[in-house]
Amino acid sequence: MFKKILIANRGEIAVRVIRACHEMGIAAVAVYSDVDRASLHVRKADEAYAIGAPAASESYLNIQKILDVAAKSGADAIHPGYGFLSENAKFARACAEAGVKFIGPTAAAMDAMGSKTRARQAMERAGIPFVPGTSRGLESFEQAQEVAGRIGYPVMLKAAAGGGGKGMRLVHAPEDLKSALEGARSEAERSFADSEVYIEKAIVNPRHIEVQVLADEQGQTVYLGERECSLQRRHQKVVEEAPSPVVDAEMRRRMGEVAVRVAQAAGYTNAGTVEFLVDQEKNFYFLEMNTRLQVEHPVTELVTGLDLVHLQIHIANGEPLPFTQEQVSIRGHAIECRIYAEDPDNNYFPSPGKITLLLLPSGPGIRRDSGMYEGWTVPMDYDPLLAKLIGYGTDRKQAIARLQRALNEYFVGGIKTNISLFRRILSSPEFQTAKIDTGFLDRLLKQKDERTAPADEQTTEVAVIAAGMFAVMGQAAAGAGEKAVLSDASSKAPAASNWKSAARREALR
Ligand code: MV4
Repeated sequence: MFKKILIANRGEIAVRVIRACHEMGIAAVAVYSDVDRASLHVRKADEAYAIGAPAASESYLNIQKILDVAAKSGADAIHPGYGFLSENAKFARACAEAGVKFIGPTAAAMDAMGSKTRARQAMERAGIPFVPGTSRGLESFEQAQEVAGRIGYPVMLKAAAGGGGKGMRLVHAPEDLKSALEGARSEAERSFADSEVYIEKAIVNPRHIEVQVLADEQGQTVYLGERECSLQRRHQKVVEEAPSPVVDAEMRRRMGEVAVRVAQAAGYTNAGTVEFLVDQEKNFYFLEMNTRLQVEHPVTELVTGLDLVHLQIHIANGEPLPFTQEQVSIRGHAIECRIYAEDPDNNYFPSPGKITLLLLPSGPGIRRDSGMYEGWTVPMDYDPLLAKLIGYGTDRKQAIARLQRALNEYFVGGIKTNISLFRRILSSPEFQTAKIDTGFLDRLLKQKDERTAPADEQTTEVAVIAAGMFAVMGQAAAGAGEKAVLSDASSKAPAASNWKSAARREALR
């Protein structure tokens, strides 16, 4: 087994991987940029090395600097986490050349999935169902016109190098095709330095459901059920759950078997995710494969009882999967909330700053994967994901109830977070009855925010009682926390009245 693993990442995922290393008796090496010297992953690792300026290109994306640290520290493997270099085939190749095991798929498997058109060609050969359209880049406007006419409007134009909705255009009518094609091309060129664009039939109000797969280096591939990821905003996932409320055992088996064939067609090893679009008739279509451990992997861990990071490390170490497909079972329900440092009152804009007070939820059925601590300053240089709060229950209803309870225990002072958004989502009738397609969140956010609506009688009463308690407890009970609450209150009034208004604001969130 590896003696020492370098984690080429930061934040909650670096902490997650360090924990797995320590459970397995493996030393963990952290790397950090100049603004991450005091980050949690640095504190939890056994060794830590500075790798340069905050800009990711100077640090977490710098292949040479990371390989230098691997050599200097004597690490025999590298875990890339997600984002940064995790899906970079050049990095995987450089690791192999440096004699350090990359914990993930081979560079060749990443290359096969990196281009969407190349992936569609591979799936075509393997007989995998994918959305009707072209498997090669469009060569002319006339060709786009011809294909769109054949598959029927609405159509979707997508960048071959794309992801995250960049270079994507929905086209409803033939007269809009020309300008959409030009727009998609120039955006693809600007974002990826690759103007290749292909065309697909558009699925209206799809669900986004993905299947977790694991493949060992002996050729065994299994699926670990699905995750429902339809709750997104601007192509950013917000809530994920497992299992999907719309997938039954039969559909799970069919999707799982297709996912395994996708992985095998790419010569895939280690942990990966096969994404599907699901239409209103529950037909599913291959969309793309993510060649990394994903942010939302904990919901799969909770319903399968497996530790995906342990398994990734064992697979990278050349061991066969320790179980068969028949031994995998799904039990209970798990839901994940992505806690971001962003301001709900300012269009969910990133909100970096110092965390002055942190009250943490726990208790039955709650898992928290976090990269923050009280006193830490959230840098503005990276993705503002702070933590993931995951609720588990024997069924969906219990998972929701536990998460709602935990969200009410959670308090992050000094910065703005999106915690209040999850209280709204989890209490909405549509979410509770699982009517969640990819348009749900935009519809919810268009509704009037209840914080600006007049409070009902009960809420007012709670606010008055809380204000009274804070006023009576006053300075003594407040301690260091006082600054936390005051720091975002603009009023210069005496402390007690600030406490009252803070309490009122809290109760009305
Ligand atoms: C689609 C689609 C409808 N039809 N493709 C968005 C991100 C990118 N990875 C794929 N995306 C979509 N592709 C066809 N043929 C709708 C989306 C889409 C979407 C998909 C999943 C979750 C949220 C979404 C939000 C908008 C659009």
